[in-house]
Amino acid sequence: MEVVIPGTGEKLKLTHTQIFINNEFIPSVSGKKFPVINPSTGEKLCDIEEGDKADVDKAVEAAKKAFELGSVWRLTDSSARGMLLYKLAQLIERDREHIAKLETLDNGKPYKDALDVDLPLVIKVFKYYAGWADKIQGKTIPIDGNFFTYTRHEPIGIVGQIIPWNFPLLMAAWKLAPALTTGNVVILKLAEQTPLTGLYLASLIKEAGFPPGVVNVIPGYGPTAGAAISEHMEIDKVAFTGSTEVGHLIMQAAGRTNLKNVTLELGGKSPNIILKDADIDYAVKMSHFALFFNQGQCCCAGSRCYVQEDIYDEFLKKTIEKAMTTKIGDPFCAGIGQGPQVDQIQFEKILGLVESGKKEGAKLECGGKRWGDKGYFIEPTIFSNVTDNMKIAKEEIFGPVMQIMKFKTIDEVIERGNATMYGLAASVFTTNIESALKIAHSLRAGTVWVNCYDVLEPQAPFGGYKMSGSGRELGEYGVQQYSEVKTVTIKVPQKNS
Ligand code: TXE
Repeated sequence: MEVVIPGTGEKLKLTHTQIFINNEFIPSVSGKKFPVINPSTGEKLCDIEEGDKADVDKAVEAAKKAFELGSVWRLTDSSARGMLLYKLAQLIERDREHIAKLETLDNGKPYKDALDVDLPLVIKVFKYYAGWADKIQGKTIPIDGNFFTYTRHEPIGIVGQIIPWNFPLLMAAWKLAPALTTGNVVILKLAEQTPLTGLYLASLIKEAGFPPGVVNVIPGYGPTAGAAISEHMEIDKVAFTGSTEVGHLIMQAAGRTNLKNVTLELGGKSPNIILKDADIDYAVKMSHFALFFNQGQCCCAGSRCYVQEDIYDEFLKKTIEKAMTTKIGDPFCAGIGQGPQVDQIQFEKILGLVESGKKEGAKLECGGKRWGDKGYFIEPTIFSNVTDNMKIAKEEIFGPVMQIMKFKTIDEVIERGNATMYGLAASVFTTNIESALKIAHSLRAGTVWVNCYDVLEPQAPFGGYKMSGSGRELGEYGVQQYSEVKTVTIKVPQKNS
């Protein structure tokens, strides 16, 4: 199937639209399909096979077989597992332009971002975890008595992974790479809005040489395919990225069924704090990036911008000027800084929150409405005079809507920064190291950036405090989240020190 890229007229082949089980692309058991919409136009791109419980069951059977004792996967040397991941990274590198085009078509993010941000990060994550495969070691432990004890770090088993649509391929990489380096088998459910790159990735997984059943990829809806994963009695772990609301459901499902291991990466309302001694122009630039990058659809978006009163007016003026220069439009066109929101639901949710901001008395400085007459574009929007009790200051908007608040002292901003149910990320802009460290160490957030934002490299862990999630992804911590620790104790005739 071929689609024409709006704007450039280039033809793009959509080669993979089916469910991937046992290294084969197959139709859904129910025979149902669902439409994928181009967010730039609101028009249908193609139909995708719709996975649900029956397909998850099939995938679990395939994964079980791939994980049997003595299977090809279980007998694969750890270094060879690493080589498979490295090969996969190289195949993604080979096809990066095609994959970036699929991502832009499906998600709406500017092509330049897909190509220069998402794809390099995806490749890095697979390469990083490729290196881990043969470096995952247990310990020998000197316990009391005539015993010899060692630990083995074993795969957890069948892992279900449910991902969102804001960074479709990158979220797949964050989940798959650590799960595979540790030797697990996977059932990955793609977000219904953005299945194209995940299915293309499945074809590369086969080409790289992963044995059948090790990775199974299911496009489908949350309450059907997603719930079938979180409720499955034979799935040993579920890793989820998405809304806090669904995070509750995943944990409840695990609790109701087999107490599967759960890791969650959920929403946020991250404070971005600008102190009066910051380099203002730089802080304006970074605060704009912190909020507007990816159309505002980042779980760690700096969506509560706290500015010290001494520089508030200057910061506000420059921030509005910066937002007004953003070029919005067809994400395939050069120079475009902002594309459409991912779908009609998100588009309406964001505009609804903008209305609530106006009603609650925040000052709309710019934007606030739809851009153009088709697709899901929203003008870059800034609210000033925001107070902490307003809905726009409390709820995750997940769109190009910035909230600017004023504060007086560092102690005050720490207290206000922490007054949220979330705890994913935070940032501080200052030239004073003591203020930076005081704030960094006082905020209850999984990541704090000092004089930078959205620095997300595979070596450093990422995850949330409080209702932003549990567990960590990336880095060595990511390896631990996909391993069981087994203690083996052997009786010996005599233990000498
Ligand atoms: O999320 P959902 P939605 C936030 C953001 C956004 C809001 C709603 O504020 O506006 O969530 O977005 C699957 N059992 N984030 O509705 O529903 C679903 O199919 C199992 C933050 O898109 O949580 C998809 O694959 N799975 C976020 C995934 O969950 C279920 C990224 C995420 O969708 C399910 C996305 C169920 N009952 C949204 N229901 C982040 N942390 O980055 C849905 N899903």
